[in-house]
Amino acid sequence: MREFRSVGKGGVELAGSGRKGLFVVLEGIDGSGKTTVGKEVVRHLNRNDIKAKFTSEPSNLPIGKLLRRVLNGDIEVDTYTHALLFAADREEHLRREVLPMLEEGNVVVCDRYVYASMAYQGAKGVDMECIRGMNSALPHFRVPELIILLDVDPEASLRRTIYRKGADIFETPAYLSRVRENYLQLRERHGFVVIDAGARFREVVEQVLDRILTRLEDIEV
Ligand code: ATM
Repeated sequence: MREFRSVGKGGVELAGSGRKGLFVVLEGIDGSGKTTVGKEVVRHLNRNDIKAKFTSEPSNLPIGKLLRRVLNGDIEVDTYTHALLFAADREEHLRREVLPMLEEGNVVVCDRYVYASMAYQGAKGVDMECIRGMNSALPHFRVPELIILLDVDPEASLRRTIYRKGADIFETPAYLSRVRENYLQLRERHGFVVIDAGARFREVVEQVLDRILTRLEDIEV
């Protein structure tokens, strides 16, 4: 296991690599609870004097805002263009927000990343290798230190999301099942940690924290 050391004021650095911070990605189909779990995990880390920040994709930057309009059906583009727009938003998000937070030694918990593009746009027929290629070519691309898949049954997740905010263009049980299958297919190659998101909220939060703290446990504070 790679070791981390303290860079002061609760910040962390991957020992020997010069890579500061810890980049943690949460993935899962909509309604898997990533956002609430991620925010709670960050609160817990901060309470324990570990610098941590929550962020999400699509971002709140200009391309992210454009993507929100695509997602709610205001703007129509083809699926390959979806993949390009998500990659463009990712590049901006990495350069302007994620990498600076990591550089300050934060644990950055990011709600969705390239694996969402592979799972979602892949389920619409875009070649997953092509998506992987276009993203790994991004000038500011960084491979996360930890990728956690919050796995949940699509029927259950759909009930949760429609109740919360109404469906967006991607949300049908058949489509979400394909997305989930894609995520599970990516699991081995990308070393996902899979957590059952159907468990109680506290339990899910504790399992995510446990994985993060395990990665950080060699920090000399
Ligand atoms: P959130 O629900 O996590 O905010 O994400 C919005 C949508 O963006 C989500 N749709 N649903 N259901 C998944 C979709 N998405 C992609 O299709 N590709 C991507 O690369 C990303 C980051 C998100």
